[in-house]
Amino acid sequence: MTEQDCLFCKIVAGEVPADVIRRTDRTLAFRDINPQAPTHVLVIPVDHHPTAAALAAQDGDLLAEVVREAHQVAVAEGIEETGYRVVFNTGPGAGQTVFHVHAHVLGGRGLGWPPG
Ligand code: IU
Repeated sequence: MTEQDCLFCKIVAGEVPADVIRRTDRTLAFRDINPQAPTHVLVIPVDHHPTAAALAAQDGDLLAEVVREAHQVAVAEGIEETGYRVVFNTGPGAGQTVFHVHAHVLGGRGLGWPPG
């Protein structure tokens, strides 16, 4: 299930380049092109779902797989022990710019709270 003009669907299709670090049958993990921390990786479902809430409603198992993959990224990047953040920006007011759900996995530096 792809959506025309979706940047992340194009990354899945190999039409837009990305530094892919992990993939499963249903997910892809690649480095963010504008990293906000030493580790900044995006984990997406291969199929197009606009937001985490939409994915939760459609396929909760796939949302769980995205979160499991986020954890595997943290392990592979060596940030699991020090701590890392998994963020689903949801809606324009929260900074979502790409409406294909993605988990930001951030770590490798101290992360302040509350977030900006
Ligand atoms: P957001 O939560 O929708 O704002 O996150 C979208 C992210 O996609 C953002 O951090 C961008 O830097 C990132 N990104 C990317 O990794 N590759 C691209 O080709 C483009 C954006 I355009």
